[in-house]
Amino acid sequence: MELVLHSSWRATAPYRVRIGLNLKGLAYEYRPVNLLAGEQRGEAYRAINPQGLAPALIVDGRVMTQSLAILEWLEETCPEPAFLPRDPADRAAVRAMADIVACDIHPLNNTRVGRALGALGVSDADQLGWIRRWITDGFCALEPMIARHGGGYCFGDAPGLADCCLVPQVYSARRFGVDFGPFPAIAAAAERAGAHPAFAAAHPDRQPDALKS
Ligand SMILES: N[C@@H](CCC(=O)N[C@@H](CS)C(=O)NCC(=O)O)C(=O)O
Repeated sequence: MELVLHSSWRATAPYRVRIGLNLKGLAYEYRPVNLLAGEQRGEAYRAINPQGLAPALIVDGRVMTQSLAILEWLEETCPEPAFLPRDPADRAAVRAMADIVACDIHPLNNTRVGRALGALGVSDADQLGWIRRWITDGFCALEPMIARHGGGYCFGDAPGLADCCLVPQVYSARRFGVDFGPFPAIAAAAERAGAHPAFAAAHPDRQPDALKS
């Protein structure tokens, strides 16, 4: 299977997919998309992903988009090691944690949202407050869920779908100066997962397009 990942080093949605591919032990070619330069909105990239967002994964010439859809595809085609527990209610709990990040935090803080806020005259300081607010709001819901279900990772003692989403979101939260005081379970789960080789290799600093300065 030939895999090509269109990714951007610091962007959290492609970071989720890098973790997932690494957890499943799948090698892939990395193709950088320069989000700051607007490459995602250019004709060439839109021919790959008409939504103009990263990631896109090309699997033997077939394009896949949306990080959670890609992670679910990975789970279906490479079931081991599993991203999801066996029990359907447990699976729903893991998906709920992933969705808090992917559906309720990230879309409010995406680059294009920042651009839109800026165009409406919202200052950089207020945009930072906006980002922190929505990350904190989502983390307030995630904290008790991880405290309840976690056993080192978000759910139990093995990394899964929720960790693929949490670790990039925690990276972003730290970048934007979110206060982790109220979130000890989130911080501990992200630290534990971050030390796992699959997560470490997916870290933004280790990507070929990482800015070194
Ligand atoms: N729901 C999508 C979100 C994709 C997304 O928003 N990607 C961001 C990077 S994390 C992006 O390409 N942003 C570029 C922009 O907003 O212009 C997914 O999970 O794949």
